[in-house]
Amino acid sequence: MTETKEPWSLVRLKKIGDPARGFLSPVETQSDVPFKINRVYFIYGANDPKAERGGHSHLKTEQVFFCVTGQVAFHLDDGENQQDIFMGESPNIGLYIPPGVWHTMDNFSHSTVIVALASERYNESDYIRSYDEFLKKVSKHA
Ligand code: T46
Repeated sequence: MTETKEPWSLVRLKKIGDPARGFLSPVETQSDVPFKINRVYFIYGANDPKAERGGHSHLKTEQVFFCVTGQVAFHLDDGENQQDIFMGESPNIGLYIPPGVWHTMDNFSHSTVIVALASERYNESDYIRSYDEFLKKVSKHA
C-alpha cells in the first residue's frame, strides 16, 4: 500500500503474465487487501455519462475498488483532505477506502466494470448518506 496523509491509498496487485498470453492478478484476503473479504459486488452498465454513484461514507466497512475495464473517477473527502482519483487501463491497481471517507463516483464509460471487495456484508445502517451528518461525525472540533 502507498502511504499518504489521506486515509485512502492505492493497492498494487501482482500482474503475472505477458502481453501475448495476457495477465493474471490474484487477490488474497488479508494480504493483498488489508481486511478479511466478506463481500464482493460489481458496478457496471452506467449508460448516462452524467451518472453519479456513491455519495456516502461508511461507519465500519473497508473497501477496495478495481476498475477492471473502462474508466471511472472517484472523488474522496475525509472532511479535511479532498482528492480526485481517475481509474482505468490498470485493472491491477485498486483504491482502498476505509470508513469515514465520503466518496462519489462519476465519469463512467459504458464499458466500465468496477469490482468492489468489502470487509462487511451489506448493511444499510453502515451508511452515512447525509454530507452534513458525515461532517459532524468526522469533525475534530465537534
Ligand atoms: C460504495 C459505492 C462505491 C445490496 O443489496 N447489496 C450490496 O452489497 C450493495 C453494495 C448494494 N445493495 C443494494 C442497495 C441499493 O438498493 O443495491 C442498491 C444500490 O446501492 P447503492 O445506492 O449504495 O449503490 P452505489 O453505487 O451508490 O454505492 C455502492 C456501495 O453501496 C457503496 O458501499 O462504497 O458503491
